[in-house]
Amino acid sequence: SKYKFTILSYLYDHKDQHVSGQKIAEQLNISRTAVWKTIETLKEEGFVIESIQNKGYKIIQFPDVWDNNLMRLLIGNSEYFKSIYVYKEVTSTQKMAHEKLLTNQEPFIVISEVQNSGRGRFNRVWDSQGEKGLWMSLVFNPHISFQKIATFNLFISLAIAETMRSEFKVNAQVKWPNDIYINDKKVCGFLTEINGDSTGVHHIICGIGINLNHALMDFPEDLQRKATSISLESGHTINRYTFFEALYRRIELYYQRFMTTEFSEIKEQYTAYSNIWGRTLRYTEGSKQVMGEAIEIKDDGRLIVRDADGMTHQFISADIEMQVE
Ligand code: BTX
Repeated sequence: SKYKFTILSYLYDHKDQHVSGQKIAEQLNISRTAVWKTIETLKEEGFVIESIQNKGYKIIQFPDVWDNNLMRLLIGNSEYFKSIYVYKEVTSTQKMAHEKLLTNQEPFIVISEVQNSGRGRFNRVWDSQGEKGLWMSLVFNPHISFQKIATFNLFISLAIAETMRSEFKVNAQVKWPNDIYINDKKVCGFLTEINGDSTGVHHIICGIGINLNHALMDFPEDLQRKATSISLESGHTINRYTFFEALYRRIELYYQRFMTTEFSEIKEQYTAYSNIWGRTLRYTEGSKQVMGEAIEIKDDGRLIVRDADGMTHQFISADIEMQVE
């Protein structure tokens, strides 16, 4: 229906009240039949829309699929992101984001229901088969130095962990430099890539994967011991739109902080949210491997680790194994 977006926006703008078909028809200058038909279409697509006689329509629940129209509405309130690309299935939102960047240099988001070739760091596989998660890539366009980018992940980690803690009541912890864990299991991983030249960074492409409504059986067998979801940890099914909206707002806030302050401003909170202190873990960076205990994160984002002999080592972006056998 050609009125889908307009009617959905109208209902969305009035989501706290009922609005009559008559009123919608008048306001949008379309026939009452067209209003009724469009609302039927929305219902078929999974929107739960209440209709009460003499009061009218009200959206009660969003469908559990990423809807292009709805996403455009949510992003419409964004001060930062200019557009969003919504897919049912892609190889990888990260790959799509790189492609879109060739023709669109304004900040945008790519999101997909399923990725059939989601990837992690060092081309590892990121499992994102089921329609249960949040798989998206965010594109930012700052003009900053290469040096500054080193702390970007630390700001984004806090945005994600804080969203989980404050809105979904789970004990999310940050695992330096780019994972979020709950009860020592990975709930989210993200990776940051950049486009730039000799003058500095032009674009940041940040791919974020979050397990939201997975049951244990939704993970491949080898992940079942290591991975978890917000739903498993909180005991509730997560409304993915609620999560998405809460998250992107906090990310905008933390991005703003990243641009205007230093890591030292959030270091205390980051340290308090971190799950690596007081335990001996295995740190790997390139060919370097150290068993030791993390002792500090420096203002520039480096991690300092002390080994059993008392020697200290510093890392820029090590892999840390949480379950050392
Ligand atoms: P990473 O390399 O730190 O983590 C990858 C490792 O995490 C895997 O080797 C596996 O052990 C484990 N893993 C894989 N899938 C999951 C999962 N669903 N939950 C928990 N653990 C898992 C972290 O890389 C960065 C991941 C970024 C993913 C996003 S999704 C949107 C965007 N598109 C894309 O292709 N990648 C990013």
